[in-house]
Amino acid sequence: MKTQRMTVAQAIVTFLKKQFVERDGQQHAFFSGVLGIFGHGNVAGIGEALLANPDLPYILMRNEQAAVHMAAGHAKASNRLKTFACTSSIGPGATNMVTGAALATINRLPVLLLPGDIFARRNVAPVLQQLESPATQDIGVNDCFKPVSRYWDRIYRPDQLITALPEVMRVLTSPSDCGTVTLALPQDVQTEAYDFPAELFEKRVWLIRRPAPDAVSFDRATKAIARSRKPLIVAGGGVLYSAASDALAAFASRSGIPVAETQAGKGSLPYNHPQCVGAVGATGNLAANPLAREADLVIGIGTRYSDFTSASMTAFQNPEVRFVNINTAEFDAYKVSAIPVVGDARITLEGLTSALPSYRVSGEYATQIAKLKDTWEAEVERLFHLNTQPKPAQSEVIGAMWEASAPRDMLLSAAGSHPGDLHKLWRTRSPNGYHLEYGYSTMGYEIPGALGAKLADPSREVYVFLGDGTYLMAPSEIVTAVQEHIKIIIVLVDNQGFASIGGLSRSLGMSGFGTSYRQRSANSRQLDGPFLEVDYAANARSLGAHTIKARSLKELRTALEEAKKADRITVVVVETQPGVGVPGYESWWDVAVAEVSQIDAVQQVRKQYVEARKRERHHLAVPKEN
Ligand SMILES: Cc1ncc(C[n+]2csc(CCOP(=O)(O)OP(=O)(O)O)c2C)c(N)n1
Ligand SMILES: [Mg+2]
Repeated sequence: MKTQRMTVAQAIVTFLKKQFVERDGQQHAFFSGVLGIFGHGNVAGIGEALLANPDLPYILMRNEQAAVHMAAGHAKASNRLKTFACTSSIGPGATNMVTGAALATINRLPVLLLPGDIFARRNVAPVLQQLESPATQDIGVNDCFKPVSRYWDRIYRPDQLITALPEVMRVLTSPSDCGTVTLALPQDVQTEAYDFPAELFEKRVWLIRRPAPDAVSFDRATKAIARSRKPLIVAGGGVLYSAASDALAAFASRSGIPVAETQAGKGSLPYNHPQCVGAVGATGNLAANPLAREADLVIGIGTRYSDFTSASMTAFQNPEVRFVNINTAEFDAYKVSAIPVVGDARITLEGLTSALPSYRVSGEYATQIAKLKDTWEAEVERLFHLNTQPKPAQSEVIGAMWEASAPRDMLLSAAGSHPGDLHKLWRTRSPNGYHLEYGYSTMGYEIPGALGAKLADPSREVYVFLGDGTYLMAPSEIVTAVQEHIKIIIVLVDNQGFASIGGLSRSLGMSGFGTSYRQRSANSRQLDGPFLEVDYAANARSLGAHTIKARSLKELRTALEEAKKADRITVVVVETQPGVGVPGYESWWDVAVAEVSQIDAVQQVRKQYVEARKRERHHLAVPKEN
């Protein structure tokens, strides 16, 4: 057997360079590089191997959590066809990645984590940053990654790599099992040499499969659609991951079935496609939510049915409603007692278009869809141009960003009050033009996620909608953007704290307690003193960004034009008018309220809450007989 003598770290880096993916006849390298921060747990192992392999680019990050976000943003914007590996030291550097790992797994995105680990040899234990256990020596902080990884392994001996690495790639490229893969690497083992079989390092092309559904389930789904009078498609992230937008447009145009979108699925159709009815669920709009309420058949495509999509299981109120779920993951396909169609979205949609050549929704339903869509577009227009004084409303900021952006540009965000507003209002014009991380809704994803997304397709301008709360939590990857010459446009909305959770708190009877950025006052000892003054523009400038302060909507429009022309990361800071939110449209979100309380307002809200919960459904009804 031909062998190559290498350290474990060298073997991993050499292997990563040789991994390719193929889909629809297109082939390219799977790993765009390695992101990370060095410490004693990886500098002499993985660090040495990266130094010797400059053709696998290494990007120095400011925070390990952000490294994972950047990898996830890259994977999401590439429809899972590319990612980064992330290297960290042992201990805190490693556990900083746990949040990113959960985010990627929840969003079904491939990221590879290579946390350093404690000595396998043990004779020098406890090493710096080691978690000791009196019960076992076979435990460490990297065990925290187990529940947030789709594959987890620890390499105690070099030859374990020979079986681990192919598993790593199988999971990362699986249309159904995809998520975080963690390979924990004890710092001594990283440096140990072994005669690896040379075949391990041959170029390997992983086919990203498009599995076809089982014929019987497909036939049952077809019949259920043929029978339905008020069908509704719920397009989830799987439509984009599968690059199935054209197939969806063809099926929707032919059948007239309206297409509602989840946060991850928004942009599956362009907003002005006649069948696109936009956002559904807790952050849904005036068109999709009424249709969801009455639908007799919901066709979920690539959706997890999160509580935001199902409006905490209140969105679908027709007593006769049944479900068909098209999903590569069996786990998701079986949700809500659906007819499970386990298969690729594009293949299945193409099959449905052929299998239902003459199915068409009724004229009455088609008219209802068109009317609801018109009403909703008028509402968006109204919210884009409220003319709020003296500061613009958040919906006007969104409107100005939309008007400044080009059809292929990307809007990216993750947490705050704006994900709901953006889900409703952003008029997506191209697939992946709307990039919301709303599976884990992680404050701090935005800047690194945008860097990863921008690297996935540098020809698209990336606009980041960022709250002041998120900015204060994680501004530091601006430095990485400067280092790597990655240009993104950040619109930072200063509303002096957590408008989202503040609003939620008020709606639940708790008066916004602990959600705005104010000083503690000497009298009340509460956070109700003067507002904190943070100069966000000066702060971002100090990190190297080009910054612009916009004091009005007019100035915001000018600032966005300047930002487009800028050649480096640009942060536009704008203050918004407090209390002018985008309303909810026949929606509900279950946030549990105290059953007993000494606060009057909470007692009142609890009564409404108990009433509202009566609309929550189980969706246990068996699919109808064919
Ligand atoms: C890491 C993390 N911590 C806490 C939360 C809960 N949370 C959701 S939105 C939000 C406030 C965000 O504030 P900001 O970025 O200013 O946006 P705004 O609510 O003002 O629109 C918080 C604390 C979260 N989503 N992520
Ligand atoms: Mg805020």
